[in-house]
Amino acid sequence: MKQHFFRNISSIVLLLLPIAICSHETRESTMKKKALITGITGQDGAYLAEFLLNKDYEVHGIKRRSSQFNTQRIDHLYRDPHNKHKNNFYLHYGDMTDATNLIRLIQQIQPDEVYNLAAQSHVQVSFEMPEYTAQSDALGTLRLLEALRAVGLTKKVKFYQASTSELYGKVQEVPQSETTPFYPRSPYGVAKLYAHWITVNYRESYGMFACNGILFNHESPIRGETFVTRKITRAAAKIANGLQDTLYLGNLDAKRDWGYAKEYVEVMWMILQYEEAQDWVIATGQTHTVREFIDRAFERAGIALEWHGSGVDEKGFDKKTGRLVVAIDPRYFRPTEVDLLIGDPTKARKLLGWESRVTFKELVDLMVDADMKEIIREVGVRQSNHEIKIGIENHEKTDNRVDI
Ligand code: NDP
Ligand code: GDR
Repeated sequence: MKQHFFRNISSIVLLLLPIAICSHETRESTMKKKALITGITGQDGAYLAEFLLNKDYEVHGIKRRSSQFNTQRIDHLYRDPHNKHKNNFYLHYGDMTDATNLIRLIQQIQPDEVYNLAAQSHVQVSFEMPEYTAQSDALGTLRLLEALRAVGLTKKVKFYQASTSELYGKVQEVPQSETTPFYPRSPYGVAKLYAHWITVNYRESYGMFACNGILFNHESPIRGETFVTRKITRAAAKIANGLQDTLYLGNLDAKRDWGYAKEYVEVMWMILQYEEAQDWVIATGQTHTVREFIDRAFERAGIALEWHGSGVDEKGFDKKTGRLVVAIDPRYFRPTEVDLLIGDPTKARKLLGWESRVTFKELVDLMVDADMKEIIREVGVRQSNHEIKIGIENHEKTDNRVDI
């Protein structure tokens, strides 16, 4: 009787075993990959979060405490945790200067992929705040890598470091590729150089899947307003709508390899899916001067420019009206400048199959169009409110917020 009972039990177990294994496997295979993004409130962080959510990742992001809302770029992705629908997007308070916070978050989240995008990313600001830039951009990267090591994830996690064409600085070769020697020209560039090499070092020391994406400038309608492209497209839209008189800029001769940010975040993910951890140059392979960017942006906004003078006296006038619209303000010059950047993305094209698609002209146009829409909407809102309309009439017609 007893024997019979056990025989029955074991045949039931044998019968159920495949089901149990199968359901375990299904659970494993349906478990979402977890990505942690530092710098999620920035341009790239916002696009990358959206991209990974569309790939069905569970996305965690680190945001800094601020006295005002600082999540405008990702608000459309966020769901109220009280909402009964499933949420795959989580925000955590944190800072690259706080090691214990990073360790706790890594311990709690146990990410499969980490994208380190957080940085004091403005080159000119780095001359004003070199120590803070080193703290967040250089040591911040070290803190994050150490947090992964402390939690025992070095062999499990994949790590992406937001490296930069600013490493090439005073360029030693044209175009710049993965083998071009570095020569950074700003505290930002030097801090990022440390972050680049510490990433390589953790790959070589601990066998970590740690990669650098050496990305050249990439822009979009959500680019920060103090970077030159967005400063220009906003000003073009404002000037075309009578809300600003003149745009003041620094070096118009600097040449940059400008691409579209949305395409650049896709390749961050591709880099981590490649069979081996490596470093990659990501660029369009084309370069343009700041002046060329201005010309196209104003043309798109309906203002054809003509240039007179040279050096600090160079000025851009509206061809039709003769109005001064662009002038030089030497305070935007940098103590040391990066004159020419042009990347060679051959490796990424051959091994990852990645190539930039949006052209320079398309990029400028889509940014101007977005700013035109935004300005027209703003004017509409203000005009529908009498008190604010009075404000517009007294508008100072400068953009004091873009002071760098
Ligand atoms: P942004 O300046 O738009 O975003 C930077 C992000 O980092 C923001 O979320 C910012 O938070 C956050 N951040 C800054 N300091 C800290 C800190 N101490 N602790 C935590 N978070 C911090 O940069 P991009 O999105 O344009 O660039 C992303 C990364 O790629 C940066 O590392 C940048 O240096 C690098 N890079 C960018 C290129 C480009 O052309 N865009 C080219 C090559 C590299 P907050 O919103 O609160 O300010
Ligand atoms: P960059 O971008 O320094 O290349 O760093 P930025 O847009 O700030 O400058 C590009 C070039 O334009 C010249 N310039 C001006 N720049 C700004 N910001 N404001 C001005 O008024 C102005 N006038 C002329 C600059 O001198 C420069 O030559 C960006 C950042 O996103 C970095 O984080 C990233 O690593 C690199 O791109 C690749």
